[in-house]
Amino acid sequence: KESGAMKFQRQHMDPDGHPSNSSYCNQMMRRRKMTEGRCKPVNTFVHEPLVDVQAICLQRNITCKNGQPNCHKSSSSMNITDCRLTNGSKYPNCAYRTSQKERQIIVACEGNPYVPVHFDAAV
Ligand code: U5P
Repeated sequence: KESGAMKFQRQHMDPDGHPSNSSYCNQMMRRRKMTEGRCKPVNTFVHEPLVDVQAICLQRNITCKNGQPNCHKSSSSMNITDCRLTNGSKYPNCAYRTSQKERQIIVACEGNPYVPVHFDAAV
């Protein structure tokens, strides 16, 4: 079964990629299996080395959106792409808007090793 850590990597890590055109999110959301059963409404891909994203778990604890205490914010801004479902999009034709940003990111970490398992926000 897929672990939380592996799921985070599938849904949120694209270290060697970056959007070369506006179809990045349409392709990546499908390729990473977030358009099966429903169109996932919002998803962020991070274009930074995995070790740098894992190191966010060493930052001080902050409260996650859901009230849990195991979130952590990157000290530097990171190259990310937000994928947001377009208004008219209807499953199974999931259509996304692709927007590249530089933001600090907030992830939740769990386990031993203590690694990212959830993408909470970009700020
Ligand atoms: N999400 C992102 N990036 C964001 C906000 C949310 O990828 O900037 C994804 C996460 O996978 C999160 C899910 O678990 O959307 C639901 O987010 P929320 O509605 O709980 O904020």
